[in-house]
Amino acid sequence: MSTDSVHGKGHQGVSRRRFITGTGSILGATALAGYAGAGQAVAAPVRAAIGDGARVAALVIGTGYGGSVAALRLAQAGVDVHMVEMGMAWDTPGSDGKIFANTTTPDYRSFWLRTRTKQPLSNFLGFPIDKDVPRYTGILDAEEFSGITVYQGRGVGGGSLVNGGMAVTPKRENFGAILPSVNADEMYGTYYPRANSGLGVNVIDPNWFETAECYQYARVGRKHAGRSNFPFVFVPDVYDWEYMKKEAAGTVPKSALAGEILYGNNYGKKSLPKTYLAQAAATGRVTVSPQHKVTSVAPASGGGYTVLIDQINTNGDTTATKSVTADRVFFAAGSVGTSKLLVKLKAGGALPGLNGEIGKGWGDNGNVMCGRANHLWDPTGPLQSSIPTAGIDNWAAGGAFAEVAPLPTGIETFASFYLSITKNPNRAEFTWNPATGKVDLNWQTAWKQPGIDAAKTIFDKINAKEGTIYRTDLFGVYKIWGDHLTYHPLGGAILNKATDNYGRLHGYTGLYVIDGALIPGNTSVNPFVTITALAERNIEKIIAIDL
Ligand code: FAE
Repeated sequence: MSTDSVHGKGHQGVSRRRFITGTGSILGATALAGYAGAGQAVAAPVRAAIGDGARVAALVIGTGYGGSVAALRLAQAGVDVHMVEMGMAWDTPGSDGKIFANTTTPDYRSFWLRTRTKQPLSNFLGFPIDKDVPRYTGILDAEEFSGITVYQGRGVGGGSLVNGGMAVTPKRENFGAILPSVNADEMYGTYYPRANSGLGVNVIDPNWFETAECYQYARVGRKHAGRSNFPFVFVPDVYDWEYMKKEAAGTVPKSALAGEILYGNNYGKKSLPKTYLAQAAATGRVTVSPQHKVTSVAPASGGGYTVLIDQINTNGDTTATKSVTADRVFFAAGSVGTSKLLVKLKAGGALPGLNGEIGKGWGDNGNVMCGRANHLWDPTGPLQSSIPTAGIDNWAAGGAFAEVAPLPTGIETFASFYLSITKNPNRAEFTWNPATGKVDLNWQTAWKQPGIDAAKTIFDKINAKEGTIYRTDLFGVYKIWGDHLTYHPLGGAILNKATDNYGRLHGYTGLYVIDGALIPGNTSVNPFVTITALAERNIEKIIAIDL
């Protein structure tokens, strides 16, 4: 059994000042305590909601990884940037004193405009666990297309607010298949290190891992992987591991050890508002309008682009419509958000000159989930850190990389749980549906089968070796595979196809794609480090040549 790190050393986080937001909300003492608890200094947010008729040099749609990199680097180059984000600022605590809700007790903050939760694990012991919640512009969007539910973060910070923080650089030998038109030497020499540094990626202390109660589930996962001769690897993360040690010691408020993940993390995770966006705010050149949704981008008569924006309330209703002009527009609304916008704008005539690649090449990063039922002598522990820290790497032999994931229920489940990233070759397309006035995605649930087959190369073998079986109670009744969802949407505006080799949209000078939409459907590991590194590469070129 080999135990090594997928990616190298820990990195320093960037300057930690609070991002300037446009809500004008008062940052309460509890919120301050929240961020300060993780060692973060907090500066008060400044109201900056964009006005109707405004003109901006650069407008960034979305505040996830791609958008945050673009905003920071443009601002450092002296360009004033305005970011437009449909989700909330997430800087104000609720009546419980916390900004974010706990995974085990979803409430109004948890889901984007739903009246009932749609949890990735829908069942436990065969019983449905979803429940009614008030409709609200909550943090996690479970966006439903015909054959797949795509989970995405909503708010200033995008997916960084809800994800597990697993910060994985793909193995170099896999890179050619991930982004074939990109120079790997430059990525591994310059842009992956820059991204890891900007994101504050660090690695768990291996000595602490061996004894920490909250990683018993991962040690059980390692034991089972090892006995079946699968390589077991530690995975870097943006969680502040020193903070987690203090959580375990009981000296600070808990977040990973309180099971926080899907609906936000109140303390220890270095999400984008604590890294790239904090640095962007510190330049003094970046402002953001939360609860604003871009609906159109079209060439303006006097040059630049007219951007139409709906301001929304927490019920999702439009309270104002604004028209602004931008010299340059960066699409960073995520794979789904950017693809939906571009497909609509091409079909509707706002950007008719976009090429025929728009909407194509979308993949699920091969995501499939499963659980295994362990023997009673192999408990995985009632206390499980919500931050995964290890995986089983069978990519080369079987096309699957499986993260050993927690089931932070607070009780002993005797279950091992895994999210696999697999080499699923199926790709879907976004198209405009004139009958519904919406964008469809033609993914079919059956297209998950290659991913299931790849994951089975790991878990069939482990089950045979251990004399164990799959859990059938987590995704329904007698259902083994979580094949209905993805956490990792990628593609829809593929680099060097829908855009040039740096994200410039064909047909329109000054329009760029700079997010996960550029990546052709799979990264072989969790995607956000690659999204960040590619954004770093592209924005450097764009600043040097276009500005
Ligand atoms: P993203 O972060 O999604 O940001 C797009 C932003 O644009 C969002 O804030 C949207 O609200 C906003 N937006 C969309 N449309 C509009 C519009 N029309 N107007 C204004 N704003 C708009 O995009 N990845 C990892 O590498 N490691 C992990 O451990 C991991 N765990 C995950 C766990 C969960 C539950 C989920 C959902 C995802 C996870 N991911 C993980 C995936 C990762 O978060 C995702 O790949 C990135 O967030 C995508 O980055 P983008 O910049 O493409």
